[in-house]
Amino acid sequence: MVKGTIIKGIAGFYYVEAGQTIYECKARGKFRNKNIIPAIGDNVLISLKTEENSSDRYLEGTIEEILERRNSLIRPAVANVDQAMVVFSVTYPQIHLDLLDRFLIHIEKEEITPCIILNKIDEGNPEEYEYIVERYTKVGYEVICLSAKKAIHTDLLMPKLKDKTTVFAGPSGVGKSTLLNTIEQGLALETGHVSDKIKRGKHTTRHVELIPLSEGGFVLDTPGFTSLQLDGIEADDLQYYFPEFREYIGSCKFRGCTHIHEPGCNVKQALEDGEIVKERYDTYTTYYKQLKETRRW
Ligand SMILES: Nc1nc2c(ncn2[C@@H]2O[C@H](COP(=O)(O)OP(=O)(O)OP(=O)(O)O)[C@@H](O)[C@H]2O)c(=O)[nH]1
Ligand SMILES: [Mg+2]
Ligand SMILES: [Zn+2]
Repeated sequence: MVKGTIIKGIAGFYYVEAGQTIYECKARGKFRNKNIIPAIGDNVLISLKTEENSSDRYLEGTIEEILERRNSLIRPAVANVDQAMVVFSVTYPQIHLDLLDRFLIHIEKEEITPCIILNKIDEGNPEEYEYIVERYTKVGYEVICLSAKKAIHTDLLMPKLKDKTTVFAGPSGVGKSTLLNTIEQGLALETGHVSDKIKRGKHTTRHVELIPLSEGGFVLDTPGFTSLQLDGIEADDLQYYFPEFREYIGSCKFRGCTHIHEPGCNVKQALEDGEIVKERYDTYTTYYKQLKETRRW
């Protein structure tokens, strides 16, 4: 058996890189039976169907084992990443903060380091997006405003990517592939345009792809998505995925405080003191109630 990494998946085939070779693989049926879907970034053991020196166009193999994951996301479906660049655009498609918050929750749960990227500043008006920078900087996140197309501030990103595995995620049309083309010389990922009428992207990137960087490290380009559920998140754990709550959580008056209606709540005190952003706290309570509701059903 050969150990490798899944770098791409298309129509039921997984492309596994091992050494200098890429094998076209199918996954064993046992994974499907156990509801395990191989993800891009997975380290796997494969058995070989064709020999190194065969004249077949592709070297073929079968995925026999998926090695333990350090972390994984469902949307986009990736595994074993160090950090996530959550990309939005300051023009079109319009930024959707609910989607941003949901995405951050999943990233926090998986203990992946997030960074927020606001792209297309060459066309945006800072007065319209400055509040987003302020809000998320206050939470403790890094927010980088840049233009992939005009290569403005893209140099701020480069040192962060070196020797790390970084997934680029966000809605269709925000410029993920354009940004990766700007960052990595010689890369020519397909890019689409934003429709004039509905101001949305056209889902140009269809598959997740793991791409090596010449400076060292890997990036993952991913298809855009427009909605995200809170699947797999427990209502009572939600508080831990709001990093700005962390320093207050342990010292509330009641054990098991949900930080919603209990007296002597330190999170609520921090909110009153202006240490926690009101909109983010409201997001927390909304999601908490939603998660409790779905649980009940
Ligand atoms: N004005 C401006 N347009 C940009 C910038 N970056 C990307 N675009 C444009 O945005 C459109 C979408 O870019 P893509 O890179 O295909 O977007 P994507 O996020 O990869 O989209 P999907 O693959 O569909 O998820 C293209 O027309 C790009 O030229 C930027 O910095 N400024
Ligand atoms: Mg793309
Ligand atoms: Zn509390």
